[in-house]
Amino acid sequence: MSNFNPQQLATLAKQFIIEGDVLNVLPFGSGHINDTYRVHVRGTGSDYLLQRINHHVFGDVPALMQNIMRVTQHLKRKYDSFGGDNLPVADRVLTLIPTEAGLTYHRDEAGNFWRMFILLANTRSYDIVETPLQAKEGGRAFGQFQRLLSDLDAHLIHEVLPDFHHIGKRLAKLDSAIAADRVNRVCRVADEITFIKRRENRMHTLLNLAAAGKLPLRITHNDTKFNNVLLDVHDRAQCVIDLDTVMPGYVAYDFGDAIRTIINSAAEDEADLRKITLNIPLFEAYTAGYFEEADSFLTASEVNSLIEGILLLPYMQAVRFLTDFLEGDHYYKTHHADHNLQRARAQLKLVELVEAHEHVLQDCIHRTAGRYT
Ligand code: GN1
Ligand code: MG
Repeated sequence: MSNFNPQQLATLAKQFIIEGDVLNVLPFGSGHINDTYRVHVRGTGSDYLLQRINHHVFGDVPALMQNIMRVTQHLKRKYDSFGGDNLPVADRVLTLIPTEAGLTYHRDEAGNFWRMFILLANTRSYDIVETPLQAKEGGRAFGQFQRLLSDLDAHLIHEVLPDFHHIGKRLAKLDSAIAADRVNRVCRVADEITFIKRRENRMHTLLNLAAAGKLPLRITHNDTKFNNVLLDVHDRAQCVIDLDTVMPGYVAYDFGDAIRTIINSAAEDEADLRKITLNIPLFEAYTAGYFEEADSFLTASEVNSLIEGILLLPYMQAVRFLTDFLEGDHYYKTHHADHNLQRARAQLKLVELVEAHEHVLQDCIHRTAGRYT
């Protein structure tokens, strides 16, 4: 996290139209890209989240913020039209706070971009899922998110990170990093590279299906880590957060990225690979929750594609972590030496386990889908 002193942070917070006096501004959350702070205020009902957007990753911040406005406004209209739901819309959808200048972001003198959301009180997010109820609610949340956005015109959403989940391009980038070997680390990762190379063909399945016109392009979240769902005090899904990567995509990407965190009994970056095991009941619960919401719009070929997402997403994360490791750790925040390598190894272990259980997972998907036919 970059160094901003309390005074600077308080001054930044005051660029936005907030109610109450700023008490303090403290680091918050565990994102790998942006810097997030909690703004504690006195004299109002809610605190706020202040975020510095990583503009090295998100090169077009105005387009990014326009996406977030469009998505949140669409979701709000949808929840409004439901009626009968006793949770206020403002608790279900993120609310951006405008700046005093009437913009969705503030640019400071050093060129950093800042934005602010209302912090949703009495909610929790989990890095590791603990119960089937949590997993099921996660599935409902992301399924509902896709469903409610299924009638938003995809042309209105900018592709802020082009080819974000294009495995061909990700592998090409890894190849360049290997060839350049800028920080002399390639010699340490021969096994990982072999593991990745051996699986390249299979990992192109989704792209091939898409190229053959078999997968509809939808608006997807593209960062469906379980900690991007806020649950209420009863562990019911309340709000999907982290909307930076909402872009056109395939549902299998979102499904696979969620399962990557839900099925794993250990952390994304677990150093002890023996601790990484699959929790199948949590997978079943997520799948059940997801289909409750998504069954109404999924095509048969999309249902068949979900298993490919489960295999691809941990693999793609490993490719990305390994690439960053070989390039000298400039993309993801790292907390210690070799952190990206440790993350890549943990994700590759997950790939191995998912491969070994592919049929069990596929059966579960089909059984769940079968309940709706
Ligand atoms: C990054 O910043 P965060 O933690 O929400 C990354 C995702 C990865 C994730 C892995 C813009 O998300 O794609 O899945 O790390 N975001 C970007 O934990 O690259
Ligand atoms: Mg994110």
